[in-house]
Amino acid sequence: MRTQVLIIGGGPSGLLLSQLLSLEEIDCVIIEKHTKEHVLSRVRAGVLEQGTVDLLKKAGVHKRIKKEGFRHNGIFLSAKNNSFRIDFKKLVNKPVTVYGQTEVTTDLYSAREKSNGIIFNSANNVMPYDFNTNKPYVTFNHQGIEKKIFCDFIAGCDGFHGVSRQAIPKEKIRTSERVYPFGWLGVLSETPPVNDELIYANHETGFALASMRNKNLSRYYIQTSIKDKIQKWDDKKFWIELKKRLPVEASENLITGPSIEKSIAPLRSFVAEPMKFGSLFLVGDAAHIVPPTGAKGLNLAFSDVHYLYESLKNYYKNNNKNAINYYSDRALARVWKTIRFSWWMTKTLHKFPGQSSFDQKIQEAELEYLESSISSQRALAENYVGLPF
Ligand code: RFL
Ligand code: PHB
Repeated sequence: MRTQVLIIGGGPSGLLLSQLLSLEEIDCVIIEKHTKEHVLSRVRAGVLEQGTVDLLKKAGVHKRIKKEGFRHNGIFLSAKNNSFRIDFKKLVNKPVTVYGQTEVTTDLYSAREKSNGIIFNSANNVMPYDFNTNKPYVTFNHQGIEKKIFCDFIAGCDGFHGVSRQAIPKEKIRTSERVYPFGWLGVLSETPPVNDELIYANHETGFALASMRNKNLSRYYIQTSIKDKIQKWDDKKFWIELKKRLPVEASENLITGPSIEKSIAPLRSFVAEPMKFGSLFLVGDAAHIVPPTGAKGLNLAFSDVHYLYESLKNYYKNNNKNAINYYSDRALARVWKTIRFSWWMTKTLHKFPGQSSFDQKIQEAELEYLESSISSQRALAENYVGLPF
């Protein structure tokens, strides 16, 4: 078998890339390690930048977002029981859209199925070969049968733990990393959200976030020790801790209920450079990770998809053979700005173990400055709604 672009990983990046390429009649195949049900059940991102929504529109998968997504014109930040609003509309005249990653992936999957896109689910031992030549191929096992697909390019959309980045010789790739000394415990519950807009709270016992999926589905997070086992956090204990960390008015309005999903995620910043090696491209979480504090991971993955799609379109449709060489530099310029913003949000809002009184005071000064300075608020708003791409 042969295709033009072989995509390893059928998460959001792989699905969106294949959808965009198919609309240009560029051949592609997705090879995904897990079942469709598994991919669709991963509860992750919840906030989409306008650039992401526009890209999904370009891909023809925006109808449900338009109907069911919630436009938010601001967020609340709180510290020491004082909360203030960052007004996106006033500051940068752009909203964000609250629409779950599970819904985005569901929409993309249906679009791929409608146009008979090829996805090999539950593929084992996926391995890219000869991507330092112009005759790369990928081998894998599907339903007990060994397969080999030749292609022009391989798009490594297989997440942080995938094979694509790991297949590149170590000396050819530079990695930069910060691992944060805490995690996020996330809970999904069928309860009305505590507030119309998201609340990011810096509390003396740690960070908390009140988010949502729809009018009867709330998503909450609290900072926990990375060593904590999920069993330690029964629902009752979670709600008590969340109430403590949210501003008083929100705590008083909080409606609790049984959790329908609960998990602990580690926090890290990570970048692998360059994002192209021969005919292999790294896309999304395969190339970089941000802590979830700025709601950037999925949005950043999609801006990579945009740059790669444009490069491949120019290569195939406009016969511009050089176009693919710009992908890595273009993507990385945006990646590093987003890495910076997510790191800044994380360090401003979390309690670090052993935080000195100096660090504490700097954090307080940062938040007080933010509350009092329109320039500082505008910088936050500009980054939160998403830098242009
Ligand atoms: P994914 O989603 O990891 O998908 C990779 C796919 O590749 C498959 N795979 C393989 N396939 C074949 N062979 C192999 N060897 C393979 N190894 C893996 C996997 O099964 C999977 O299907 O990467 P992708 O597509 O780049 O998408 C990235 C996003 O999922 C991620 O950045 C976001 O979820 C991050 N994130 C958030 N992003 C936002 O923009 N806004 C948010 O509000 C937000 N909140 C979050 C988040 C991530 C979180 N966690 C759990 C890490 C909140 C949390 C708690
Ligand atoms: C979410 O709703 O899952 C969410 C929202 C904002 C973040 C991270 C996660 O910063």
